[in-house]
Amino acid sequence: MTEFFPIFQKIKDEIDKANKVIVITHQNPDGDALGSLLGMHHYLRLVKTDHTLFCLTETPDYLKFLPDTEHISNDENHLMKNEHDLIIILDSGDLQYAGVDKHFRKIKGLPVVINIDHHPTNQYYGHINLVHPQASSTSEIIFHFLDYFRLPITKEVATSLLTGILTDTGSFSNLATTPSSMEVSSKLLTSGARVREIITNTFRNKSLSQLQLWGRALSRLKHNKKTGIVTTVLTQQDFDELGIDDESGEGIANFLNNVEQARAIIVLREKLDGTIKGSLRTTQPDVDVSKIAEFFGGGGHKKAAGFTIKGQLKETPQGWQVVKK
Ligand SMILES: [Mn+2]
Repeated sequence: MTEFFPIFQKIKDEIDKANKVIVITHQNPDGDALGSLLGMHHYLRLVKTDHTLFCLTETPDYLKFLPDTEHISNDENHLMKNEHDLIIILDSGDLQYAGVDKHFRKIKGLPVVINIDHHPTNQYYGHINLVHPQASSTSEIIFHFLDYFRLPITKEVATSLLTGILTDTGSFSNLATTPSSMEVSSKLLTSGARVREIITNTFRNKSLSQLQLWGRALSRLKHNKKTGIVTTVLTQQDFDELGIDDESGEGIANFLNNVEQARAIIVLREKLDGTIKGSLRTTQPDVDVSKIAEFFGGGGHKKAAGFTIKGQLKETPQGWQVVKK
């Protein structure tokens, strides 16, 4: 971590100079997106800097237990007005992933951009880039940032940051689990992080219809013997028939990562906007799924990655195919 200390100082200096900061986390936020956002919120409140918390899409219900999520704005007007002189973007490998690329193209004379992330495919799009691919999560990086300046960790912020670490490591079950992620988690627990509340809300929160959806995905599992890749699909019709939104398909890829024979697993999900989202996972040491994701214009980590393509899923006698709309 020591190699990042000069960058911590640079970020602090920029924040000290700023009048109004906007902190942006990626759209369709997960535990780490919100954990790191609320961690930065804690810092900015302590140093008394005026700021806006922004996410293009709403906080999913299962993460609303996190303290202060009601302060997060989804109002795009914040991005259009030139009211901020510093932009901090969290947990986003590029601006498109964050969901703000279109908006930024319209702003003249973009203010200073700080990019804080742990995705190995990060594009280093900021003026200042705090990118640490060995970190379990962006929340872990934010913990180190707060710790470096010896700032107090309240129960609330400890809960938010631990949520980020627990969700990105799949409760310490995937390869993002490192000595550092455990050490930081231990410190967060000592600071009073409410771990039971985190587990109840993030891992024991499956609804009946969500499990029925997973059932459909399980019944369609295909194992390609040549590539060793296991695939499945979820269509918009599945979501419609079960009366649930397509975000309920999140998590299925992590669950399937337990399939014993798989070299890698791919879940394709139809989205409402005419795109298909691919989620890739592997537990094999010699497989790098971010390379497959990059081939389809996406990115991510070696063991967990994703992409989005245009099209629809169609069942044919040869199997499921991606077709143009
Ligand atoms: Mn993350």
